[in-house]
Amino acid sequence: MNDLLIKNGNICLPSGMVKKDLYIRDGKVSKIGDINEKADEVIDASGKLILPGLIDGHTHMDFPFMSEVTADDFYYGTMAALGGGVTTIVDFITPSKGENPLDAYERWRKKADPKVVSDYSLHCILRSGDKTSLDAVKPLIDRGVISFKLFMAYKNELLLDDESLYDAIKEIARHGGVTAIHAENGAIVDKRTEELLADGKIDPVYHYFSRPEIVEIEAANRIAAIASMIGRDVTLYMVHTSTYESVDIFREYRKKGYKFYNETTPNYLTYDYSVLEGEYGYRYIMSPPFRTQAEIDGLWSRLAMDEIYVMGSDHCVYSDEQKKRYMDKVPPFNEVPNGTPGTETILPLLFTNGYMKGKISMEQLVSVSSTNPAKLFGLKNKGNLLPGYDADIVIIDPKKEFTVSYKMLHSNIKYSIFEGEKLYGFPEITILKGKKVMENGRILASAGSGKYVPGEISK
Ligand code: DUC
Ligand code: ZN
Ligand code: ZN
Ligand code: ZN
Repeated sequence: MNDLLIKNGNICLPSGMVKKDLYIRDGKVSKIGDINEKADEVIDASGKLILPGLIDGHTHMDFPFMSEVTADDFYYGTMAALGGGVTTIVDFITPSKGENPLDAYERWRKKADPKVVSDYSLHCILRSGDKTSLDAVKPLIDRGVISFKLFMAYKNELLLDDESLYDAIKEIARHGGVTAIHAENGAIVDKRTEELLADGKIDPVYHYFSRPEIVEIEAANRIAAIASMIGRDVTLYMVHTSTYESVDIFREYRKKGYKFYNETTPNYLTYDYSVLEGEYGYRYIMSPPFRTQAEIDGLWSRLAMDEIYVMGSDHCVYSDEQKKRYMDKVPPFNEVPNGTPGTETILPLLFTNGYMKGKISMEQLVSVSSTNPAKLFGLKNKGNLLPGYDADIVIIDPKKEFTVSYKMLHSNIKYSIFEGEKLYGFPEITILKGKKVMENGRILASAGSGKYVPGEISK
């Protein structure tokens, strides 16, 4: 026997919250009801909330980018995930220049498998629309990599031109995959960066002015138009959407039958770009950048209207030293590696600033952070607590307040961008396939105990 019984908790199901017991057998949810059977372990969850483990559909562990490799590898990064109640991450295979994406897949599995403490799945970045990249789409799908990220920014690094975008989207759709898109007009970002630097405007806040809202909105419009020409078989997923206008563009296409979806990150729902002006402004440099209060309000309202499908963190962590390029002072904004931590704070930020303030319901919180990414990325046994699903579970004490400090978080850095925030909703216990893997901040799982979960395309 390998049974766990969670008694008296408030269980968040797709149909709403129920106060019931949850019985887990061999890693799966077995029953929900008033249960008096014996179990190997019983957890009393009176007064607690029980959610499906979060699925963070957007992380970059051990990620080579802007001449640095992120400080969180798959060990630190998945510890951070479990600390935040994320039981599955979906990370990005990032082929190096000229590398066959199939070789990069093998490399990513070798990096991740021995280190992960949560489960994980993979997307693949396609950095070219050439034959090698396109020919890799089908074999990658056969290996469970069913989503592919294309970039409209970062010239000479990741950017694809419109022709390559068209070819790649078409090939991905032909095999039933998902196109994830980084929508920013890279050419204009480069132009504006040159202009700002020429004027001596080098401080972190100019990162925002180098890539204003319209840079994203233009790219969202363009990619939606290009994808729509290919047809309604395309599944298009705009990652890290930072403007409500981009959500509205996709919604209009959805109304016409297109499968276009938006992801946003809790970061964009929390701070405006004034964070770039503080002493530690460089820590907040990510792309797209933090926006204005109007965008924050607009994104919350679209979440409340179920127009944002997924909450991913874009967890992409650099140490202070890396952010400063190992100098005593902050380098010009365009030299600071882009990326911020996030996977460990998705749940508390959504819980405190969304649910507790009445902006979103608990069902909406669970949908965007677990059920919807499971559906989109083909993680068939995850994202739900109904019988038969993996027993990936988060237990939170809704009354317990935490003051955020990097010391309580698990990333391999000595700061948090949310330092000092008072938040509710950090998990007390995280359970992965029926096993306690985190309790009161302590990780109980060992490196390599997480598993690769292949995505499956729905027929
Ligand atoms: N944006 C970031 O901030 N980091 C990683 C890549 C990206 O698109
Ligand atoms: Zn093909
Ligand atoms: Zn991106
Ligand atoms: Zn990203």
